[in-house]
Amino acid sequence: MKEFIQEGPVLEDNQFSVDSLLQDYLGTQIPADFYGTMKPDLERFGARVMGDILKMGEDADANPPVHIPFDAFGHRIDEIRVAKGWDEMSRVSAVEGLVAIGYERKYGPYSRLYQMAKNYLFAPSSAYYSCPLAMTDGAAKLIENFGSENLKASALSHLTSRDPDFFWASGQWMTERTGGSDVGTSETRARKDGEGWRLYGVKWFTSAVTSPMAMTLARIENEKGEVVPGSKGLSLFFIKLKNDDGKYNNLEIIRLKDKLGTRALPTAELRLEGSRALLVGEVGRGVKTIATLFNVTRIHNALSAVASSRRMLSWARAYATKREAFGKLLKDHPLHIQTLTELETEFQGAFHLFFYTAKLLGLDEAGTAEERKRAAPLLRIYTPLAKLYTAKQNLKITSEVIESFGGVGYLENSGLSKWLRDGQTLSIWEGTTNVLSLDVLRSMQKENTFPPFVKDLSARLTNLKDAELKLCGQKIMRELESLQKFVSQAQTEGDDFMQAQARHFAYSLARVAMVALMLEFADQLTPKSKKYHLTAKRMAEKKLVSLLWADSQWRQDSQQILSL
Ligand code: MFK
Repeated sequence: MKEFIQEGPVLEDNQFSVDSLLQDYLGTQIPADFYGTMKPDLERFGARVMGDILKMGEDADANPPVHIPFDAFGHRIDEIRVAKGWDEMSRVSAVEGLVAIGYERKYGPYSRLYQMAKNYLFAPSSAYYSCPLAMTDGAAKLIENFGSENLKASALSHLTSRDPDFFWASGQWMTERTGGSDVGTSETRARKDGEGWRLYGVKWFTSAVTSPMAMTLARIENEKGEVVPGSKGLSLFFIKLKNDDGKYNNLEIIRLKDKLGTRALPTAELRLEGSRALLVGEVGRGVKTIATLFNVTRIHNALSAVASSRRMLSWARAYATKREAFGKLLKDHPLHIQTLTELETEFQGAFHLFFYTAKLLGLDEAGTAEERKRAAPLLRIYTPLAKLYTAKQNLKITSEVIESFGGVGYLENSGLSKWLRDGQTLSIWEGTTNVLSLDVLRSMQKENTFPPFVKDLSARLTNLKDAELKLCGQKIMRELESLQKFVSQAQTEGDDFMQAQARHFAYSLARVAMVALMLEFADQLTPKSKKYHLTAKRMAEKKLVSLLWADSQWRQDSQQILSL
């Protein structure tokens, strides 16, 4: 008797040409002549991410970095040995312009959509080389906005280069033992040394430690060695990992972090012992200045989350056409199809949330004066919303897809379990879900982002043409009105109230925005594509807004429930 062995799923070998959502989206957003020149590149790259790049990623995942602190004679060398594939991805990133496209601005405000679409194809094959790229993009933007002419001529030209021998990735050394979230408690000190500064302290999590440079925070000492406490005492510094002679810049690698996932990524703990650094931006404005960087990495975080979800759903779809159970293929089981359809619908919403944020970034940087004015507050509120929502949603989708493979999905060598481990970081690094929910409130309080958010979505909903979609739009308008009412009623309730309900509120905003964007997209493609029409309608029928009236009684009860 021939024993049964299940045939495994196979992914399509061009991730762009099979992605009709991505193609249709870019087709509706980017002027035809621009898109016409981008498309062949995306098409070519879509095949490459399933070819040599995928192999590089697999090599990097299979050969995680190793820290070699000493040589045979006992000299401190702190060598970080990374996989060949990891190094190769740095070269590929430069040649493909994965950062450069965003700064060349060849396509004006649409350059960011092009860049992000390319990174969206790259990320799931890259074993999280997408992380150094995110930080590189953030550092480039920061130096472009706040760097001296010297720093622009030197570091920025490296970060945005397409020459693989000249390209630099950047690190972002923010986290200290005192806090990953509470950056304002950082202990690292900066002492003046001639024209520059020397830094002393321990950086607890530094991602991509092989990058030649990083942006970091430190507290400037006065002549008496005194410092200003809190985040107002922090300033931002540019730092090079090594000196021109190839030796470390007075820093020691304490150890590599033993992480749950993203194991190809060399995340280290560092001791700075008088490392030379340059001040960037104003003294005491370090947190505000580095926000320029982490607002970009947060967009990349959403990119990684959405791209991972798409890759997971591709696996699930491929398996549904191969796996037979109870006498028929999974694709013919109504409940299985229902489960996957719900995930796909949610994913498409997140896709819009992310790409709209990327579009706003492009408009904010390279739009007309009027477009920039309109985009700025929207970008400010969409960035935390996209980051927090997509990261959590990706975990849910990943978990469901693994489940859809049954026991095989739980096996290490299925290649699926790593996605759950890796995905967990997306809701932690670059700000946890709660930190990001509070950032949504911060954006509203400090930059009055809520009225433009409502106005922008209302305009999109009001402009819908298709009768069915218009009806859905009216429902979403009512949801927006309920959010407005909530905000005006909550205003007198105080900080603790606002904080306690911040996550519910942020999720509600993200979901309403997702649906409005889906409806608009479906409307643009009606009658060409029925598919988006169906997806948008299904999403509109879901529960979108779930608010919490977290008054003092509610908060006291919560303490009691937790016995705190
Ligand atoms: C593949 C994906 C790529 C991802 C790459 C990941 C690799 C990197 C790994 C890491 O490095 S993870 C480390 C990431 N760490 C964080 O994201 C920090 C999380 N914590 C926060 O975001 C806190 O909210 C924050 C540190 C900002 C709190 O700081 P403060 O100083 O206690 O808050 P405060 O006083 O509200 O803000 C100080 C100033 O910054 C204010 O400006 P003003 O002084 O003018 O009033 C704020 O408005 C401003 N600010 C804060 N967040 C901002 C912002 N401005 C713009 N955008 C923001 N998001």
